[in-house]
Amino acid sequence: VIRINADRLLRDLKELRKFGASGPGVVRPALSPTDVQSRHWLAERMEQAGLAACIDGIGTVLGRSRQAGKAVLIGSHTDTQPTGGWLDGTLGVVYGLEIARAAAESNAVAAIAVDVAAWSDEEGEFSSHLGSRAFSGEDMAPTLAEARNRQGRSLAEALATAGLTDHPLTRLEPGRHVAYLEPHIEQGGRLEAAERRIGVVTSIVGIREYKVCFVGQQNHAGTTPMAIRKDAVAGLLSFAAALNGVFTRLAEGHDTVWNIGRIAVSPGAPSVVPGRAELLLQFRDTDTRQLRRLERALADLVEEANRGPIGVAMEMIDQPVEPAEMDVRIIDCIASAAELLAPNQWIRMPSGACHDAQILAPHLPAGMLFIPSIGGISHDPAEDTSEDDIVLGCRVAAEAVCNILHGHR
Ligand code: HGY
Ligand code: MN
Ligand code: MN
Repeated sequence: VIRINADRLLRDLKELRKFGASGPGVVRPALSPTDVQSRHWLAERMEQAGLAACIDGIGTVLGRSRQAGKAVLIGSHTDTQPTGGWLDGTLGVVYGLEIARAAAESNAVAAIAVDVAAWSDEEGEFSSHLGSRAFSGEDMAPTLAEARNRQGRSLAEALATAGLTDHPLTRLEPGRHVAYLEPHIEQGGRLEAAERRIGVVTSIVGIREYKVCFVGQQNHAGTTPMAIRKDAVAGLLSFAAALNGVFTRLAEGHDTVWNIGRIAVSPGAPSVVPGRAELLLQFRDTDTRQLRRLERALADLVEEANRGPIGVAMEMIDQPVEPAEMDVRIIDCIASAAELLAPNQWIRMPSGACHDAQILAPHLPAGMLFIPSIGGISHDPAEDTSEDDIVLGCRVAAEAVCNILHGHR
């Protein structure tokens, strides 16, 4: 058994929270100064835990066990959304750190090798799942050359400022890992509604993100008759209304979700008929075929809108993220750990949030476990989980590691 140290676990979560603390939340976008500082802190903690730590050429912090033999890789991310919470991502990384330390201390299981990863830029500041994509072997050259954040900062410049440009990328070592385990907060309300404390994740949704641009004719807001206006915002609003109707019909019987996360208007003055507008649309589903249906419906809506006075164009932004099924053996290892430590207080469930686990799933047997988010809130400073649930989750993750490696000793 791996006996985790609850106080040390909570202490390190609270230490990490200080990097970019903003009220109860955390603002630590990928490769920002606070993010880079937090990675050096994490590498230091990994070294103290007996791991060989490095920060790689894309910003991932990897702590590699010095034990011989096959390892379990425990990971998640420590970068946050522009306004984020203190547990999204950091939970799984600090669980990994604590489990690695505790395994080394419990001499009965000292031979257990646990690697720990804090993937770079899961949240898509520059390009989502950046670190886990690089680790999984993707050719990062195009992304390294082109990616910019919303402020126009290039990924290349951010990595150079962090002093990482000449650091090698850490890549998956064939044969080293028997599994990838990503503990995470649920970021939704299913566990609370079901009065359960552990979620055993069965599948993870895929994502598509599109920018839709509307081009009309900027003009005087007082002297331009309504009949001849080419008002880009009027075009955007009727497009959005039509999209909601079509997507609502397509979503029947599916887990489909969507939202327009950002709208921009130019020039944005009350006395000017807006000549340009754009919206950012994101939609998710656990089924790739449904994602394709929604993409075709979007293209049809754009074609239909172009019959009117406004020019409408769509372009995919950021990488499409494919849905993923978790590995059935890993699911069972987590489920039996949950049943042992939280009998009848766990459920199997899909993930409505995306995670690095879906990038690794095609390359390693992958599994995730969730702990509850109070009020189902996440991607918000109010994101929180009780300390009891945080500690229980780490115990279940440690037990799951033993179950996973038990089959490989
Ligand atoms: O948006 C997501 O699902 C993840 O938290 N980045
Ligand atoms: Mn997130
Ligand atoms: Mn996350």
